[in-house]
Amino acid sequence: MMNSSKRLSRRKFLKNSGAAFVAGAVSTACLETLTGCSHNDKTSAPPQKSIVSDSNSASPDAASVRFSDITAAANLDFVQRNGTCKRRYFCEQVAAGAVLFDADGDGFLDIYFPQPKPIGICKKDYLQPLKHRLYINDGKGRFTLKENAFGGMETDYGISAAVGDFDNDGHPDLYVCCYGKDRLFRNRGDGTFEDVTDKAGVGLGGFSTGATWFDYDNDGHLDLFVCRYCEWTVDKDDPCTNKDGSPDVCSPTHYLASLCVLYHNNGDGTFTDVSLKAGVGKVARRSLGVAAADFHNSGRLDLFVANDMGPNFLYRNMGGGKFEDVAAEEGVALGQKPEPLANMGVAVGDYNEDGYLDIAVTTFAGEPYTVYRNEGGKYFTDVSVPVGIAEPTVPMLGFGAVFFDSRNIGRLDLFFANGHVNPYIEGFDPTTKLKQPNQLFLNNGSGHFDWIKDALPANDVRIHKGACWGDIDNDGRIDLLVTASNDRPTLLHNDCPQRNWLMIQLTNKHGCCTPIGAKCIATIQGKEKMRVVLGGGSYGGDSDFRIHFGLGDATRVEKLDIHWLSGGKQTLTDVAANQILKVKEHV
Ligand SMILES: [Ca+2]
Ligand SMILES: [Ca+2]
Ligand SMILES: [Ca+2]
Ligand SMILES: [Ca+2]
Repeated sequence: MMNSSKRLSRRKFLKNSGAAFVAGAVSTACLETLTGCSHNDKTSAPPQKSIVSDSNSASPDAASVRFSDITAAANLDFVQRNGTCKRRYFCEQVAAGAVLFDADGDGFLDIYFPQPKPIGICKKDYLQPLKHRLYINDGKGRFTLKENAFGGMETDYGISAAVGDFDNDGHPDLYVCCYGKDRLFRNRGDGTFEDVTDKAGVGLGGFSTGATWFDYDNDGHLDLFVCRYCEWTVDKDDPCTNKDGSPDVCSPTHYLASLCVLYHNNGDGTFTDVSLKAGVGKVARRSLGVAAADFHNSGRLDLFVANDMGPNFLYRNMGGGKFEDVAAEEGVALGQKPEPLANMGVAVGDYNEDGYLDIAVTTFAGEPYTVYRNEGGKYFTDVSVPVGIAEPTVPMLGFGAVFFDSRNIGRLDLFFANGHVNPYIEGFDPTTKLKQPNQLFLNNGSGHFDWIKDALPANDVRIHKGACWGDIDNDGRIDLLVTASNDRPTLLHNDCPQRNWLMIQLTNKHGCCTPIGAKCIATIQGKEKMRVVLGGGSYGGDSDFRIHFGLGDATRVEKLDIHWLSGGKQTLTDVAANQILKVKEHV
């Protein structure tokens, strides 16, 4: 994230740099219509058609796309604190996310919320301890706080979490990124966890913001990559001011950037730091979001890392335990203009159904979000403007980002969780807002994303942070969980018209129930679509590890090819719609 003076100069740069973006008045007017400004404002400055789609044209079903806020009914109506007090600390800007995963193995997605504990002088403002939380889904629409899920063990300032079955026992385990010591919690299988951090040797100190599990050397054991932000500490929390003199935390560039960490899983419950040897621990940047996926269809998992105020990493897996950063040569290091953006969250999915995984990235206000189209595994093209993402996202500051098929019609849509990080922003910058609406963009099937602003609850205008997708009630429609800064989370139930679907829950031959990198290619009405088990992605936590296909009118999948990371392949034919299929890799 940028400080204000830097941000404004970049905004001016964008505005002066040509016709690619409509900065300033139009975008601001558009935002205001969403954030509840008066009808007069709407009349005087209507959003352009290119910004908010005409629901009768590109996406004829857009009017039926609805997500309803079921947070209170689901018993999730609590405030996830960020530890703030009269003193605002630097780390509050990136806290906190959540993760959807089936902690107790009953087939329904549960939710883990990391909890940022008060630090520094804020400790004395909190009389009750702030606890990280595991909520168990009863399958009937209610979540119940599981007391003592962690045996009373609290974390340091929890920011995000990564789910992975690192010991291949069929129970998904949890790595929690913190300012302070990170934690590895091993799932006993019943939704209770033991702290195995010290035995595993993965309890980094410092400032971890995101992580993903992935088996980079294909030895059957999930390895762990951890994003590190910067060398800020409570004791080094310097005061800075905004342009108008209001107090602010300093820009991230005020602090030295940090090195990411790669741990190799030794297969015996211990891990070895291989960052330097693997080539991912050499260049320090401010890393936030990370996704592990095979962007080159090489059979090996690469890493895309969204870096704040610096070029992104695309660590290409060269085999032999080595990675090379190919972000610059493959075109994902920078934004539309050849300069680094403030990148936060990352979405990964094959939105144009060509068999290669594309990338979307959220950025700071004043910058467009980015969509990088994968050109046959060779390089990426920044298509943010032609796909319609650039212009509507200029006023937004985004963290969470996911590709998912909201309508069950076989198209990957895009969801962004938005909200500013500076509580004083509106005092000196009229082009953005502190509290922002989230955005859902529908994929029109021919290369364009249409922003459908009526799909999400109109009053959900807050400082959003993490986002994850998952089918919380197993009705085949993908729901969304969004967190917000020092605010309640939002659970959004997908109310789209019921269409056919197929979900596939994969377990690999090693017994791992989160087989990151496995991919399914379904032939649906003669067309092939690829979906993968993604590691990480978005910001703040993993999404549903089940593979999901929207089938539209199709009642069967003609052919389902399952490609395992081991290189093995299984093919199923004539698979009936509307079921959660469990598939184990053949040994
Ligand atoms: Ca469950
Ligand atoms: Ca496990
Ligand atoms: Ca491994
Ligand atoms: Ca659902």
